[in-house]
Parts: sequence; C-alpha cells; structure tokens
Amino acid sequence: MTVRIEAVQGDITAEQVDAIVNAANSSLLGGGGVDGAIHRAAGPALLAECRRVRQEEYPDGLPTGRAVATGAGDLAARWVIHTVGPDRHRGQTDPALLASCFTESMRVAAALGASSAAFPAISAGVYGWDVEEVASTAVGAVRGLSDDGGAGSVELVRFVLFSPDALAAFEAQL
Ligand code: AR6
Repeated sequence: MTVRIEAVQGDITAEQVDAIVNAANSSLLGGGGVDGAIHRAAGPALLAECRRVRQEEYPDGLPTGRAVATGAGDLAARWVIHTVGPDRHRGQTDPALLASCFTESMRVAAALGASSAAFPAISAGVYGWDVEEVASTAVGAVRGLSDDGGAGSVELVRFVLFSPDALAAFEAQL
C-alpha cells in the first residue's frame, strides 16, 4: 500500500495520530525545541520511560539516525518515537543520516502496528539544517520506503511544521 503523505502547519503535540516522532538528542532526556514541547505536553511519564530505555537499551545514548519508541504519557498519541537527527554544527552534514531518521522511525512505527505517524522537521532547528533540504530528504525517504513496500501498517504520514516557511518547503515536495 502507498503511504498518504500530508504537510500541515501546527504544534505536533496536539496531533491525533498513533505515533508522534520526536526530534530528540542522544541522551533522550529532553531538551529545547520540539523535544521540550513534547516532554512538557506528555508529562513526567515520558521522561521516566526515556530513562528506562537509556538504562536497558541505550546506556551510551541513542545514536544519530536511529529511532526508539516509548509510550506517550498524557499525549493523545499512543507512542512517541524518538530519533536523533544529524547536528550540522558538529559537522554532521550527510543527508543519508537524516534520511535514516525518517526511515528508521517509519520502521519502528510499522513494528508497533501504527497506522498514522506525525513527523516534525527533524534537524531544521537547533541542529542547523536548511528546511528545504530537510523537506526533500524527509519526503524522499518516506516515499522511497513506501514504494519499496516497507511501510507496513503505516497508511498516513503527516509532517507537522511550526512555521509558514517550513510548511511551504514541505508542500513544494508534495
Ligand atoms: N511542533 C512542531 N514543530 C516544532 C515544535 C512543535 N511544538 N517546536 C519546534 N518545532 P528542533 P532539531 C520545529 O530544534 O533541529 C532539542 O533541544 C522547529 O521550528 O526542535 O532536530 C533536542 O533535545 C524546527 O523546524 O530540533 C536536540 O538537542 C523543527 O521543529 C535538538 O534540539 C526541529 O527543531 C534537536 O534539534
């Protein structure tokens, strides 16, 4: 099945989807930007789960380009999928690493049986990537996975963008 891909402007914490993807850092212990917003909206249960994931699965932190799921605390979603985008300020400029955030998050969503997932513009904030490059990488990665039949249960991917500029960049790819 082909994944339906949408782009909307809004706050991702308000999304009514099965899984919300978080642009986290490797500590999984919260931060600013969309990560901070998700932790604030989800409440302390999310941080507690992230601490457990660190202890049990990723004692050295989640590597860049990988993804891991937790419950979603007080959010309407069922799961939060945490991924770590490449940080341009630390010389991480390989688009394959950014594409991996999207495809790995999709694989985690499919393994959970999620039918819908919302993504932010991973790495387009604190991590310093141009939103146009994030948009083309993100849409290309999701389309590619879908065309290869790798999207499993995921029928809808919604990119939720904070600014009109980010929305325009994603719409240009759709
Ligand atoms: N809903 C949707 N998008 C949002 C929201 C929101 N509530 N809040 C911000 N954005 P960033 P990164 C947009 O910086 O570049 C954190 O401290 C924002 O406008 O959140 O991957 C982490 O802990 C931008 O377009 O993530 C890491 O340390 C996009 O989300 C680091 O920042 C991503 O911006 C990760 O940096």
